[in-house]
Amino acid sequence: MMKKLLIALTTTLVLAPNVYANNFKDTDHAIDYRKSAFGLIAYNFGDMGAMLKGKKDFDAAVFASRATNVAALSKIPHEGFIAGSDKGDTDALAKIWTDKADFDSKMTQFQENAAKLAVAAPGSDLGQIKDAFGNTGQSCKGCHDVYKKD
Ligand code: ASC
Repeated sequence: MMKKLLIALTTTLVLAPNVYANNFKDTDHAIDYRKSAFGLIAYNFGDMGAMLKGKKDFDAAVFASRATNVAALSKIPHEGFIAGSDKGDTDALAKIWTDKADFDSKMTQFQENAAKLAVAAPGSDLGQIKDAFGNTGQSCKGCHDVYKKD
């Protein structure tokens, strides 16, 4: 009896698809979740770019606040890349799931670069801020080039 229960439990744990490790109702929910985060990241990062490129006045406090936002938001999308969510209203390529380890490391790199940008942003070294911004943008682009439909 106990043994049967253990086998049933172990089998359930081992065979449970990825989708049960999170709270998503289905793949559409996961896609919506990650796209929401990317939209917020693009808004905050885009405004920082506009300031650095002189398209609007540089406001140090706003810039630093946006950098903090991007660093926090950078941790959100990864959870939404659940198995099967290449199908649906998404630009995510199926390659994400066949090269998952590389995708995961690119996502981690993005998070690290965003964290460094948030550290540099409140400082007065504009060169360092620009470098950190550039590295973060490269993380966005580097991943999009490989894993996002154009
Ligand atoms: C943005 C945005 C992206 C990245 C990328 C950086 O502001 O929406 O996808 O920066 O263009 O190269």
